[in-house]
Amino acid sequence: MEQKLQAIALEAKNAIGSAQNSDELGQIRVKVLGRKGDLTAILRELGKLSKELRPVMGQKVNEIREELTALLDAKEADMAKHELAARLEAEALDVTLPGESVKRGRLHPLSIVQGEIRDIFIGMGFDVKEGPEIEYERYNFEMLNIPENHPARDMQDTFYIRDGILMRTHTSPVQVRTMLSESLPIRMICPGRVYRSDDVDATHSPMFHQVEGLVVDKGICFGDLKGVLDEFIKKFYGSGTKTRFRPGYFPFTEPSAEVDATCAICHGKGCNVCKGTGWIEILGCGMVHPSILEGCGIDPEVYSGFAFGLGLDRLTTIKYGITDIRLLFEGDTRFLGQF
Ligand code: 2NM
Repeated sequence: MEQKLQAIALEAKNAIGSAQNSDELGQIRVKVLGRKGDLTAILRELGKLSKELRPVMGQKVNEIREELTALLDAKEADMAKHELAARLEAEALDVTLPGESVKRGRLHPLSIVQGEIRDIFIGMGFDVKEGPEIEYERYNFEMLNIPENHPARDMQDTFYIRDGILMRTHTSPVQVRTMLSESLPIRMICPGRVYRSDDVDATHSPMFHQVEGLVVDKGICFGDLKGVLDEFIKKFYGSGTKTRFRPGYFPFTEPSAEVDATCAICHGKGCNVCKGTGWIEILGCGMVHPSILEGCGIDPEVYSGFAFGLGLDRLTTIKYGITDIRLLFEGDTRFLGQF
């Protein structure tokens, strides 16, 4: 029994010495010291010994149990220290490394300019309205005095979805919808995308942007139109800007006018942006044709109104000196990041 005890102790010491991790140590502890372990088995055999030998052997077993327990504890503590050190090393995080910067988005130049225009008109008491880009032919043409045989209605000029439905060629149908559904007076602008069947080049795109506006109330006259648009242009280009109204033609307004502003680049001296004239054409406008008011259920004997429209893409390219409209639609962030 003595030999057996020494063999168990020796084997256990070797196993403890060569254990690679705390799991293995745990297994050794169970195998040697556990309730069904080697030392417990020896203790059970003590009964076979004589009365004299029994306490002697019992003490030896206890001494070995204590020795092995101490060895296991020491080795376990050592191992825990190493395992922690290894984990700390593996999971180490160098907080001094430079971070990965988050790329911030920014507003598209068209959105910047559209926002400025919105703010100016909101400041003058206008609402901002939106409407569908896929429109009834009736709202886009008939109700705006553009009759059946008008060239704008040609398949070559307009994207038709199916009979009677098309991609809007201007935002004016939003005005029609507003007059049909809202109560008077009306003061609104409608920014948005419009579509015309153009080939792409530096100044043309089949999709571009407009901002149109409409005022309808009792007693609205051409002086109101001039005052509002002059104020808009001065807010947009600066208070020193002068405006000029020239006679024009639109099917939906009578009388109609084209409005120029003194060139913001050369301040009227003449440069390549204004082609030497000192003036830049900004927008078209006019008094809403009585037949359009009538078609929208508004009595033109009681109410009158003015409307205007501008090309947002042209205003934006002029403002930033962009020479090719395609740059606005290609989504190249190296270009768009500059504004
Ligand atoms: C322009 C120029 C002049 C216009 C007219 C209307 C409506 F619906 F009230 F009749 N909407 N937009 C208008 C008038 C648009 O764009 C150059």
